[in-house]
Amino acid sequence: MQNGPTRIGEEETKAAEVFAIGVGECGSNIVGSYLKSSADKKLPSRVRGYLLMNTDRADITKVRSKYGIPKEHTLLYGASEIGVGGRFMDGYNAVLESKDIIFDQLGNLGFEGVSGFCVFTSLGGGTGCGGTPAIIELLKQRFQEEEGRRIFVYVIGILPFEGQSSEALNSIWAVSRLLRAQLQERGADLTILLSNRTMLKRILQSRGADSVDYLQRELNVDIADIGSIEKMVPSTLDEGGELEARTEQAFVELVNPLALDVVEAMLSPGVYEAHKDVFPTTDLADYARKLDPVVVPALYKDVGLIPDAGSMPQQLKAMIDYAIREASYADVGDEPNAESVYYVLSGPRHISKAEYGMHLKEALDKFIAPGAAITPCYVQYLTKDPPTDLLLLLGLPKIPELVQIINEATQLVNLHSGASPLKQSWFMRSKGVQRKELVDAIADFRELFSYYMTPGTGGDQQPGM
Ligand SMILES: Nc1nc2c(ncn2[C@@H]2O[C@H](COP(=O)(O)OP(=O)(O)OP(=O)(O)O)[C@@H](O)[C@H]2O)c(=O)[nH]1
Ligand SMILES: [Mg+2]
Repeated sequence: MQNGPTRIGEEETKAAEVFAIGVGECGSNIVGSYLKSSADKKLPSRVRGYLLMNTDRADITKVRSKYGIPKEHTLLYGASEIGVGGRFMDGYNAVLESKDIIFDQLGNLGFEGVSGFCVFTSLGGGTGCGGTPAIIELLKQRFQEEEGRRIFVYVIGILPFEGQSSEALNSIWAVSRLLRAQLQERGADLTILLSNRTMLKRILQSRGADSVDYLQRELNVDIADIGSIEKMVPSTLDEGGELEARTEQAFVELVNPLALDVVEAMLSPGVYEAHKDVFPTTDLADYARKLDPVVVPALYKDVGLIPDAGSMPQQLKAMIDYAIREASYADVGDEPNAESVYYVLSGPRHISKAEYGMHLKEALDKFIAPGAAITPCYVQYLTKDPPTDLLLLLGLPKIPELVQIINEATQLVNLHSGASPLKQSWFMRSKGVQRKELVDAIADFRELFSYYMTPGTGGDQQPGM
């Protein structure tokens, strides 16, 4: 937990602008779709500029034409031009080797003087997974160590779909790396985890028929009902455990809008709008000051709260329950035991009001660890009939699906372990690191997130030492 000043000065508030960076295919797609979906093809006013970077020439070209991105907002770097194929250490090194061209381009796009960066990436690939910790190290070096100016860096990291064991391993490495670097003040201030497997589940549940039609069309299969897609998800994995490319593409298109919603909701309190009041004044940097370093968001849009229709405390409690259990972006189960919480309640004046804080606190109680800090933010719209939305950011929650990810990664590590150097060479060949580094990363994860692992449930398989 970081404890910063509770009130930030006017100067600082004014200067609080961020720069968005999309690394690799997923990161670029998310920023790209954001630009495309926003009404005026622009990022919110607090976002000063953006850069989409990749080691894959074809992907850069694709992202440019798909989202209409001007060339100067994209950067091809690294030696390969065809991506790094999941070998994240190559992604890491490519950034360090291209430091000068990256900084040149960021400079041209006006990154000097911003107070923070949002880095968008998948955690399972190679370019983004390896490149993200490297970029953050460079940014922190440049601003904090050389200029003596504190900046905050947020990572919006996408966890893989189910059954992508090689990606599970990359994800664990990346998050552990970001957290460890933080100990030297060179890591992400906040890593926001969005999970493809959970987003897919949410979409299939909530958008029912539309999603079925869409997948049916895209995949050219006859899908009778939602249940059959949910069953189909594991069966689209071949024996190597990799998702078929076409299916994955269809899933990705389906979940990206959900990812955008949460980014928008997080930025929203800091964006100026007429007819809107925010209190306490909230800026992006506040999330990092008040929350633990790994965060899972939950977003409940269009909440139907009706003060005249029965007990408000009960309605608010139902809202919190629903948000955490059914609307989180990585499945946090029934007992996330979060160590910090930030909530943003936005809506009409008679609903989004501090008087409800007490009830919200009560409702959150069973989802947080004893003593966990709760930070409220209320956004009131003075327009006619604005929707009520609740954004919850859960700091360091227990995440059952990480157990699955840890198990997938552990199995993979064990598969390639053995006395023979030929077997162990797999790690260097496919990831660019020694086996030990991955075993250590898995151990970090077990320590942070293993709450749900009890001996004998399969959650206790350790990588053989
Ligand atoms: N939500 C979402 N996930 C994506 C998207 N594109 C790829 N992914 C996921 O990201 C992971 C693959 O990472 P990529 O971003 O393609 O990899 P990369 O960073 O380009 O790295 P290399 O291709 O290995 O050089 C898989 O888990 C995909 O399912 C996207 O647009 N949205
Ligand atoms: Mg790629």
